Amino acid sequence: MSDPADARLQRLLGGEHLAPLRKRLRRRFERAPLDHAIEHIHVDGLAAEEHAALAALLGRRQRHTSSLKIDLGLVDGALRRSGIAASLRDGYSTSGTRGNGLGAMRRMASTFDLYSAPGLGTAVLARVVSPSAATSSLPGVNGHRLVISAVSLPKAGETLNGDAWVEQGTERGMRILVVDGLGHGPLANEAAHAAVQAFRSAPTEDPAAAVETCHLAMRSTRGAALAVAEISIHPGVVRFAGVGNVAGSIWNGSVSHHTVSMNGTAGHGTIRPREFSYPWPAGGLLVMASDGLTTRWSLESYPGLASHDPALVAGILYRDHSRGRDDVTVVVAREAKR
Ligand SMILES: [Mn+2]
Repeated sequence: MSDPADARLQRLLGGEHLAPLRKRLRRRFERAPLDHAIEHIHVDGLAAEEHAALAALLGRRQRHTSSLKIDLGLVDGALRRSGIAASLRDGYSTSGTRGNGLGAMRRMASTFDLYSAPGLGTAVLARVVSPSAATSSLPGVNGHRLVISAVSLPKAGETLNGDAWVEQGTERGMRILVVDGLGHGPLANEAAHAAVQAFRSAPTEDPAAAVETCHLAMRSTRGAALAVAEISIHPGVVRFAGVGNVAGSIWNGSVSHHTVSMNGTAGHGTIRPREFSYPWPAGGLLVMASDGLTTRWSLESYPGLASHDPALVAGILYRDHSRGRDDVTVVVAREAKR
């Protein structure tokens, strides 16, 4: 009765008179496999109100007919934006079991997201945090909110991570540091942490100055590749400065712009940090990665992924493009959905 998926469906397609439609729609979704090849579904016997509600959900104006052919992707998108797409597919199982796993995860998780595409497998994000932690994890930037998530792991067999990352809000926006200590293990870890400390201690510095500060702080360490990005939503700009192999990529909805870093090793000799500016598009996505990730990935290969939770994006890039013989860090930042 009080299934949360039904409650949310009711919010979306409210009213007692739409209960039969909600039920039918839900059943229809439950039958669609996660990596559905089904593109369209027909909903028949629609009353005028039901037709109008569905058309509104899809953002369409349509003359009433008793049958509506609807694009599953459109419905999925509309429902996903309301946080119920995956839940509608509760009970679906690829292994012929009862299929309670995803449903149980969704019920327990404060964040649940799922990405699946033909040939690309399925990835599920379930985040369990207290409500207060969930809201405070979204840093404010000029009244807008960014969501930043990362995967950062040491090379297999190492306990200390030679990569590190940190985010920090400033008056101008949000700064992100990704640092990759040379090699791996304790000495790489020490270098990375010297950079993190220096970065945190000078929160007003612009990216190029922050790179220089980290460089000086790493003089007695083995050094690192590192990059600093600063996202300002208003005006929409990303300022970026880097030394060595830390990749940056800004997705604008159809293509990625790759950031430019200078050659060299922070902590060694003389470096010449230089800052580059890139437009930050509405709905943009920033990916920063250490060289534990290959450079062959592209968001173009993952239709629709950029609109998912940044943690899911980071997890999928790690899953598919980790080199497996180095520490690896993938940081993904995106404007929060409203
Ligand atoms: Mn590395």
